[in-house]
Amino acid sequence: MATMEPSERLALIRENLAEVLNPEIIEKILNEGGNPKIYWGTATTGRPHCGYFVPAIKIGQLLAAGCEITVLLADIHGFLDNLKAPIELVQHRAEFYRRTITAILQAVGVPTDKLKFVLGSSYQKSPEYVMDIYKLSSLVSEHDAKKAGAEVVKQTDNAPLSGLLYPILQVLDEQYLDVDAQFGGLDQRKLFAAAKEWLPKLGYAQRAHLLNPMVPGLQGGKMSASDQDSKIDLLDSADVVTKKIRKAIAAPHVVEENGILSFVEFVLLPSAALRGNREFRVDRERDGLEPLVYTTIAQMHDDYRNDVLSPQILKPAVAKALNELLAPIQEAYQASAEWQEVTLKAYPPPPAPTKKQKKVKDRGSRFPGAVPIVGAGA
Ligand code: TYR
Repeated sequence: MATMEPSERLALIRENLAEVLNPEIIEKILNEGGNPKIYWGTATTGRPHCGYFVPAIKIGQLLAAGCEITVLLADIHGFLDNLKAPIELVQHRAEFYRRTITAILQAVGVPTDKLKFVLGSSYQKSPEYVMDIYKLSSLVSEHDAKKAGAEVVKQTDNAPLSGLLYPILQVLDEQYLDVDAQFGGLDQRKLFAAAKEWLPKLGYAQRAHLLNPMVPGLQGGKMSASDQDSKIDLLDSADVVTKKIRKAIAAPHVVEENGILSFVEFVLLPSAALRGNREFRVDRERDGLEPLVYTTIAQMHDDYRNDVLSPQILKPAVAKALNELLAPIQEAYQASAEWQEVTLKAYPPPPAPTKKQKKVKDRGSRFPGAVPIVGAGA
């Protein structure tokens, strides 16, 4: 890092971002030779899936640019948002997230020794923090609180009051984690705008905000918790991964909204770069041709538009690279009895159906007595 110029550090911080709010805050710190303090928060709800590789890469780039990074395991937010994480499970989920996120970061080549994890509930119950919740609640309108959470907090009829507190707490986190900037996906934009507006109401400083683009799912289209085929679990076997990618929608010639190409752009190429060799290889042995070797996504887009790079040869290359990323995560998981135990506690298997339910279920079912696998994805 000592060898990186401020401009190089800034370029790495900004790489692939959709937007930066108050960039001057970061620039000033870099120009003075300091290390920006940045946090990324994740509500500990459903099981993290392959979509988590995307923020992981950005965190890796921020660390490589010499930033001090905190990962907030937002356990209280996990139940403020419509009880997505039941209160009695949320502690186990936070532990599951900590282990999983660490493994994901290591898989993409990010050293995790400098990374700090903070549990939301470890400071969000302090008298000062709670008093600030009351104060901010009296200064922010119900309308504005609702608007701030509109894209993140689940919107329902007769919504719980906690959904209005969610943005208040996320905004206060910037102050209490003592950071210069918050990083998140473009879906957090309204919360970030609220933070800029609300923190000064309490006499606190505005922070910078780094926004990642919303990356289409590997399967094309939106990832959905209830549709097992729409997302790839970190523990999916190599065969399952290959099958899911083979079935993914990737129209020939079309690079827009292409989940497969986006995964190369936002995960595979940058993770190769973090490991010192920015390169993505597409094997063509079957056709008796030399492999295609890419170092930029622009080259890949050109070839894809011309069908030199067809979905048929791209998909197996992506499946192979993804399986390579998943292998160490799965090995670490298999080797850790503790991690497996945490998983069971965090995501207890659904109770077997009662006799009565079973009867109703079995009618017309192709698999009599089968217990549905309840997806707990975010
Ligand atoms: N809003 C984030 C999400 O959608 C989670 C989060 C919670 C982020 C609290 C920051 C924070 O301070 O997952």
